[in-house]
Amino acid sequence: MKQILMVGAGSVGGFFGAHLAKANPNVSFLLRPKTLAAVKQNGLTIRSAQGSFTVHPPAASDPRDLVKPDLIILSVKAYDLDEVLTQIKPVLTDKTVILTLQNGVDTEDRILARVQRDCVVGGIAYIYTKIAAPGVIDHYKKGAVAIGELMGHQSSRLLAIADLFKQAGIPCQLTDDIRRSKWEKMCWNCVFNPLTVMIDDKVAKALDHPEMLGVIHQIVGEIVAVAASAKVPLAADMAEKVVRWTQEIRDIHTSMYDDWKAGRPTEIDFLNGYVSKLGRKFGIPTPLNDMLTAVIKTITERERTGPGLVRIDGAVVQPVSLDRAAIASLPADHQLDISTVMPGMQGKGIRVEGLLDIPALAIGADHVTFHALDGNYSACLTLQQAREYGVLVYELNEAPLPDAKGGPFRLVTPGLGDLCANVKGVARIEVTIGTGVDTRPTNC
Ligand SMILES: Nc1nc2c(c(=O)[nH]1)N[C@H]1C(S)=C(S)[C@@H](COP(=O)(O)O)O[C@H]1N2
Ligand SMILES: [Mo]
Repeated sequence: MKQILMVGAGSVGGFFGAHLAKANPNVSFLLRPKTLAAVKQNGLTIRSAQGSFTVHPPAASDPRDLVKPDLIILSVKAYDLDEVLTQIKPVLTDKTVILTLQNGVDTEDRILARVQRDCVVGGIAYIYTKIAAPGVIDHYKKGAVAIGELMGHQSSRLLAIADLFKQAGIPCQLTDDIRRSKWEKMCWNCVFNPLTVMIDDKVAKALDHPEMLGVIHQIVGEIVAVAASAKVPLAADMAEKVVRWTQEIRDIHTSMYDDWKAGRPTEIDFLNGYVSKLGRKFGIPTPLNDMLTAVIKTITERERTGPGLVRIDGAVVQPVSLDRAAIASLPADHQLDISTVMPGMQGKGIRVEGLLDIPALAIGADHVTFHALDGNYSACLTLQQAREYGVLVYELNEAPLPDAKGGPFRLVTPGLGDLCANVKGVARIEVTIGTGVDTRPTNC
């Protein structure tokens, strides 16, 4: 096992990869272009109270530009696994071994389903690090791995991998039940990852309130039940174990917290979301994991924008976004049958008055600008004109108003006497104090 390819140099891969590369010239990195540029220029740096160092390993964004690996170590986010497997496919031989240090208990099976060969060694990273900048990893806690064959035996490839870590000074534990070890770490992750995001604080905060203890027990209890159905028996005192492990890392956040703060997607679908999914499959109720999944998505997923949504913002206390269903459920007295203003057409509109009732308007708001999705066309009306004449057409023949007809939301202003105010593809309704941008032609 001579040539090693590290896939990803994030908080986990960066740390372990740099340590492996320090002692071994045959360690190269497959990186995204942004990280690649940084590593090519400045190397890969680990900053740690235990000693900082920089390595300059071979790196590329295409694995074909590197020496063919005997061992590939995956440390990318669980949601990037499929993309990465496609990327490394050209360099896989029938001997390549893949070690995964990724979160989630189904990673090994996902790899096997794609590669269809006994190529996987399971792994777990025990580490707390953060990406400070591309190619710069700050190390805070731990830094060990546990690895194991899925069948539990001590294969020569397993021992060879353990040697690589040991030569690099990384504690490497061999486990004869890697699936169980992964579920145990899953229990910890499923408790503290979402809770640190919800409370916007470190793990100790979630741990210390006496009423949290019962909640932690319930979260873990659901996971233990699901794991048992997946034929992975966990200890009866699993929740106590999770609490005990946390005492020595009280001051940390979690990777989900860091992903959230850095604006990255979280791994929630592979943690609590996966527990919920398996629970549904086995008929095991997982109400707390369902709730944690939904709340984390609500907190961390960016507000939807783009076609299908209209946003009211500007001089309002809080911006709001509405889709067709939300508009259709606004009070009936603001709804309009568009055949009354567009003879022969069957459809629905909402009076702008009804839309402007939703957000609290800022004091002094007196104009409203209707912006098209392309950002190029807009019409600014006085607040009074908008309330009096404005109708947003949102449905034609019981379907969304088609793009060809100026959908999904089109402003019409029957009675205003200005066809140019028929803004097609309205994406944003901006309330302003004073006039807003108006691109209506003057000569129409
Ligand atoms: N998004 C967008 N909406 C728009 C325009 C435009 O260029 N972009 N032109 C306006 C003008 S000047 C007129 S007269 C009407 C024309 O609408 P029609 O193409 O349905 O006849 O749309 C108005 N709405
Ligand atoms: Mo126009």
